[in-house]
Amino acid sequence: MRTQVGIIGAGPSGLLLSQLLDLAGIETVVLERQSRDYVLGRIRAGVLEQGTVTLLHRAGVGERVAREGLIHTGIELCFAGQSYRIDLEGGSGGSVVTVYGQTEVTRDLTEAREAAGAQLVYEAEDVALHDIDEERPRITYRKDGREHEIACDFIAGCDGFHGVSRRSIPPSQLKTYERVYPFGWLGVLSDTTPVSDELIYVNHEKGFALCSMRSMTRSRYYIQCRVDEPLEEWPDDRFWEDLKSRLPEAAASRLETGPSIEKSIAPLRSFVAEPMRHGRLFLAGDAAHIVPPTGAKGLNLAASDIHFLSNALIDFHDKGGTDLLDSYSRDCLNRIWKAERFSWWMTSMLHRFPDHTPFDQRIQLAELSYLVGSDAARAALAENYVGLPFS
Ligand code: FAS
Ligand code: PHB
Repeated sequence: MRTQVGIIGAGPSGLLLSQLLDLAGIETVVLERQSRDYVLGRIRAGVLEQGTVTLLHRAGVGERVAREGLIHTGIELCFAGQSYRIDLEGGSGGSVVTVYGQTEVTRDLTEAREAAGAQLVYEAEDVALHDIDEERPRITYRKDGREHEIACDFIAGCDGFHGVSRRSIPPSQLKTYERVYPFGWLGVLSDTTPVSDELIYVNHEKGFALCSMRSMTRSRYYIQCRVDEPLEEWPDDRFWEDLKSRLPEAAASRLETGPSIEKSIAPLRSFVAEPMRHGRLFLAGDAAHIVPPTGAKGLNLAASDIHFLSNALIDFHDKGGTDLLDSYSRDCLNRIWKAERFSWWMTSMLHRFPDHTPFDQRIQLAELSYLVGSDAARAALAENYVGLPFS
């Protein structure tokens, strides 16, 4: 079999790239390890930057997010028992974010690809990359017991942090940077009325908490927890009681509890692999970088990678241009590191660290107090939260 771009991973990165390339007349095959239902059942990100929404419209999948997405112009920060609103729209000069679950983005992209008759191979086993620094890289995989091989012009590694693509690059050719945080996020999804119209980020002595949503009838909550906590030690009642104890009084009094429809613990890490290209293999999204979700950047960074990669591959296809392919890694990393910094800063400011000294805690409090008392500091948070320009 032959294709122009072999894409590994049918998450948001892989599907968005496949959709954008298809619209430009470039043939792709997408290979996904999991089943279609498994991929569509994942609960992850919830906040889309304006650049991401614009890219979804460019990909022809912006109709539902425009109809169902919730426009948010601010967030609330709570610490030391007080609440402060950060005006995202005012602070960023008019930009906003859209609350719309990654699950829905993935569904919109999957349905668009299937409607276009795309070649999506689910439950592809033992995907392996070959000759990635040659003119004709190859992908092999097994499906229903049969071995397959695809000859490609290029391979896009969109297979997330635990995928095979990054691991196919010789370690001597890759530099990685990592910080693993000493806590995790216990997340709960529930069909309950969100506690507020806007997201609430809380720094509390018991740990971080976040009140988010998927719609005005479906809430998404997180509390900081130990990353090795057994989930069974967090029955719903304990979760709701602990969350309520971390919220400011007004929000706590409004909290509507109900059965969790999803509950999971996610580890938090910052990670970047450089460069994001090796020969004819291009890494995108979580395959190349991870951010702690405190800054709501993970999915949005994947989108900006795909903005750069799709433009580069289209330029090569249409004009034989290689400049954008050659600058892909630099263009992405320039934006990635600024989002890594912002995500690290939000995480450092809002979480309780087990090794924090009383001095560290005072510094954290001073950081928060300065932030809410300074127009310039609030504007800086706003412009990073709504998303820095793609280029
Ligand atoms: P993904 O990981 O989404 O997709 C990669 C795909 O590749 C998967 O479908 C996987 O099955 C497949 N794959 C892996 N190995 C393969 C192989 N060998 N062969 C074939 N296919 C393979 N971001 C936020 O902004 N906010 C959040 O709240 C947030 N919460 C998160 C919670 C969790 C538990 C995780 C893991 C991530 C979270 N993120 C969040 C980040 C997340 O949204 C990612 O940024 C986003 O999924 C990135 O999309 P992809 O790059 O497509 O990677
Ligand atoms: C979510 O709704 O899942 C969400 C929102 C904002 C974040 C992280 C997660 O910073």
